[in-house]
Amino acid sequence: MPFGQWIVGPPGSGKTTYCNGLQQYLTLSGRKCAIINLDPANDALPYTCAVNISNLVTLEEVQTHHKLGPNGGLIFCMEFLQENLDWLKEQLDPLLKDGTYLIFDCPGQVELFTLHDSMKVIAEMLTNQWHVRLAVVHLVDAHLCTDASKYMSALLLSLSSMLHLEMPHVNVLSKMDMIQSYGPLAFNLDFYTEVQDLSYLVKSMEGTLFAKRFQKLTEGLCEVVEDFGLISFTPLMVEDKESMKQVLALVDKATGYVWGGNSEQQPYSQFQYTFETATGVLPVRIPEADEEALRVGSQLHNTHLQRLGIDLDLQSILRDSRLQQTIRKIDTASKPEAALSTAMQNPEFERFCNQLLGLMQVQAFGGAW
Ligand SMILES: Nc1nc2c(ncn2[C@@H]2O[C@H](COP(=O)(O)OP(=O)(O)O)[C@@H](O)[C@H]2O)c(=O)[nH]1
Ligand SMILES: [Mg+2]
Repeated sequence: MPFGQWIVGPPGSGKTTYCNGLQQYLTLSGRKCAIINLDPANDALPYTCAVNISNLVTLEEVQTHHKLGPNGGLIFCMEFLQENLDWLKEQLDPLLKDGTYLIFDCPGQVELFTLHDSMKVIAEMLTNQWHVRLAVVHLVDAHLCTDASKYMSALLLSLSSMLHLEMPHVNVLSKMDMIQSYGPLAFNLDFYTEVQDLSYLVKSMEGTLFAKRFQKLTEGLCEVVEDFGLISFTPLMVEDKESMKQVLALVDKATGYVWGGNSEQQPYSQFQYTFETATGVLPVRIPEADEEALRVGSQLHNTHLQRLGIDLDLQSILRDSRLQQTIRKIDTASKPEAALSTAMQNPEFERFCNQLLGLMQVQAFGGAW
């Protein structure tokens, strides 16, 4: 099953730069990926892309031919793409078949991801018909934190995009490397990333004539954002590996990659990855030719891995030192699948698996374990 990211955000928020950074990061970490450029306004691409909308339609042609401005031209291009999804499918087919991780560099015009239907229809086609598990990564320039009303507009934009696209979302404050250079912020960074109590934001806007006239409206808007309780931001420095890793970890949880990845191809290695993510311990690699390992891996994947939730309080479960010892035993055993099988006979470990790996019906395996 292919996975991917749908990168949106206003023009200049850093989408293309992030796609480029992500492609480099994923390639280095051994995840096969490809960029699909869906933004006809991207002229000089810093990355190599596998699919480029400009092979179907260019903004320049559209503007000249239909006498449209840049905004109208872009909307025309997206509607044209929507009418030519066969073209997109044909381009994507080889990537979909080999489970390449897909990075979609989308256009930045705000109406395209908050109001207009084309991008939504295309994304729905990808997720519902072509079975790509996508998460939206919404980039907002961290510069917007320097001004309360600009930050407010970033919140509303992120919320509208979440409600319009109806896909798992990871909201990102981009260009964090620049934040120091803007001088001191009115609040700690946490205030901007966690979006907890916006009444402070309203207070900080007091004093100006604008704020006086629109205070009720601002309060109302803050209430809307808080009532939905959907928004938080993750800071991103695209040049910083740790920062890229953190954003990727969130996206992998949102898409479910973390719980399965491209499991059809290598079930046991996906089990290893899941186990490692959950426990911090990497079970010993079993040669892929080992049929027993593949069988166990397949069973684990098919029956269990999909059941994993992202809301488990893993840390508290893992604080138990006996459980840690057992995991270590499995990890260092010469036959990890046999060690796992033995460990499962201990009801405590079985309960741990129930909680941690979502092994709800261990009994169903009977002697197989
Ligand atoms: N300092 C800094 N500049 C960035 C970063 N990401 C993008 N930029 C710059 O912001 C501008 C717009 O970036 P781009 O990726 O083209 O934005 P897009 O329109 O959203 O695709 C370019 O000049 C980039 O070099 C970042 O993380 N840090
Ligand atoms: Mg761009």
